[in-house]
Amino acid sequence: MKHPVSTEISDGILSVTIDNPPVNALSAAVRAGLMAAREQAVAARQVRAVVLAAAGRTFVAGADIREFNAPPSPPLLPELVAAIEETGKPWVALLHGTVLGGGLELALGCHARLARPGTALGLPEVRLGLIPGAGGTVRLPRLIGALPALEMITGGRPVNAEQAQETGLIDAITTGDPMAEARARALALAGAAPPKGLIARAAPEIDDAGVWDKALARVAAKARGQIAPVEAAAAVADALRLPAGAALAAERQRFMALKDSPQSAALRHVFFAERAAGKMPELADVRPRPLQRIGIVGGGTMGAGIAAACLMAGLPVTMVERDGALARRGAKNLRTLLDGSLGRGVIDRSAHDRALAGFAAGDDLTALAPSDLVIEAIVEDMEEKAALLSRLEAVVGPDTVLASNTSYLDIDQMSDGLADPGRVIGLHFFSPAHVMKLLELVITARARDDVVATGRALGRLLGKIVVPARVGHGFIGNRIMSAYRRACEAMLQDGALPAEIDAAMRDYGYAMGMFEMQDMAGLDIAWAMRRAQAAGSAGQETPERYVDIADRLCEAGRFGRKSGAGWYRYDDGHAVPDPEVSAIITASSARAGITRRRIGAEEIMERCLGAMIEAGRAVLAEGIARSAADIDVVMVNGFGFPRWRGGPFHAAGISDG
Ligand code: T1G
Repeated sequence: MKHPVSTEISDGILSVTIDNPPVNALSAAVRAGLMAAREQAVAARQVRAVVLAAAGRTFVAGADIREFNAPPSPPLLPELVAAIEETGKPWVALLHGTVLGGGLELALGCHARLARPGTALGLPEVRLGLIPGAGGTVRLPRLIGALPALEMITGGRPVNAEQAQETGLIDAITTGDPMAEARARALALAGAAPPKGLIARAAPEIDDAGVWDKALARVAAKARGQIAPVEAAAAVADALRLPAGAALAAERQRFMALKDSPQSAALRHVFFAERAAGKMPELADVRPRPLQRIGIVGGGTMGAGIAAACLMAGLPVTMVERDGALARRGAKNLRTLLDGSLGRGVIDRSAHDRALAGFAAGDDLTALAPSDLVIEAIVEDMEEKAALLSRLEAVVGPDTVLASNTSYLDIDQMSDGLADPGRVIGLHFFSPAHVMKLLELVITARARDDVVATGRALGRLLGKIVVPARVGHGFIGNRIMSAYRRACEAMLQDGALPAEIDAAMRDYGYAMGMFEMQDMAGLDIAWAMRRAQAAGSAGQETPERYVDIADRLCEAGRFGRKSGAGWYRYDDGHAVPDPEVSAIITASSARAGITRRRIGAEEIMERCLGAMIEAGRAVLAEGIARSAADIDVVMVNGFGFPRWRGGPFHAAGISDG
């Protein structure tokens, strides 16, 4: 087995190369190899300086997260970073790709940092429920200042090479031959006295205590139950007031405590579950079909969102609507989304204009003939969708994949009328489709493997987290969401009020509660579905207890924010509990013969989570989801389940093992 660290001495420089695919994670073997390289640098008299680089697509992207469940093995990363810093000879780090976590801390132990164009640098540990544990909270403020360091460490967001150069995080962006520039920099540093590391610098002063306190308060407010960001802020504060050695010790203590915390275990569970979800052994040797052109039928919210996602990923899109006016509306919807992404800095002007240049909209289905994959995003009506698939089959080529964006309908039934139903899959995007990461890849009973592989390939091209599902009413996420929505509405009838349920869910870590969310999405869609179900359409479960409160709201014209009133009243945009709704709820309890009682937050969450687990178990038993981990990924990425609780099954202590 090739050692993951190699060294070579030439012209007075020790070149150290890390080669530990896929992301050069700092495994125990890599750390041992780097410590040996450091000893070599100290011992070899002909070595005047060191250049540290990495092979493959990225410099070190972090500590090896897979090692965190076992006791740490020597050399520990903080010791390695300190040893490099105290080599007595300069180390220059040559950075590329995504330099994250322990990778950036390793670079901070070096005496200069050069980055190739396009490099991203960050300390995302808080996203794993951790803080930088190898000196990052002490060295970074000494390099870029207290506030920029606080932002990078508590936010966990990477910066690009230009931003890094601006703050002094890196010394330069290479312009020519990166290795030659790094070697030159190393020799230039070799001339002077033994270089001092960042740790030797005085801690930066806080220019304005008021600004600093506000920044700390912002971190605490945004944390919403998460421990790591608050601990990260405290570690940075330590770095400013304690001697460096004491600050390093304090950082390590906080890091070790967090590493064993339930929140970090949950976040690491989600990290690996998201990556496992897209792995489908049955597709291991299956080549996806080419994906050069995408067709989309429907220019409403979903159609425009999917089009924007494809265009921003560099895929040309042809959108078709029923007539010219609707096609123009679809194009306008798409443009609005792209302008919004530009305004938020998600894409730059050139990407925005490139996306628009790749877009065409019209009302002629034959324009989709050259498409490699066509997604229907029309009204949630089985007959309309089935008829459209048949019309599409007559228009597109024999190898074109047909996909439905339906959120709950039976796609097997939808494709029954096709000559080749094996070409059909479901691609269930979540609104807004160009923002939400989750994509349910619905594998129909007759889908051919290369068709499924093509659907997964599109999801990956769009940067989605792809979770496979089988056909079943509501697939994974909507099926489970319906279950805990029913549980919430039953609690209303039993005695709770919308604001109490929403408060309990927010306290649990949701960004918004069930009823706030329904008012945001609109109550009319679910109402139409319930009436369709009541009309007896096949394929859905008949709940043993039917609560009619939401129907009464819709009958009163209360469809949520868009109608100015739903579960709440909206005075100047703020949700206000409405006595009219309380009256509708208590009348429903009376009709059901229920004596209302107080329901506390603990019972509210118990019943919500219980409904999720019960529905999740059913989805597993029916083979619609493969694993509890997949369900956790769906609920975290599509339905707002707090990421730092790991998903409903992880939170309930249920794993697939
Ligand atoms: N450790 C172990 N495995 C990792 C890993 C890591 N840090 N990062 C990625 N992998 C695996 C991943 O599981 C997948 O495996 C493969 O690499 C490709 O990943 C001490 C404590 C770097 C932006 O948080 O953000 O340093 O599925 O599919 O989309 O203070 O991976 O192929 O078997 O995500 O191109 C801090 C986490 C760690 C970065 C690349 N670092 N990684 O994205 O590929 S804590 C991070 C990422 C730390 C120090 C602290 C992304 C990426 P498999 P991928 P990608």
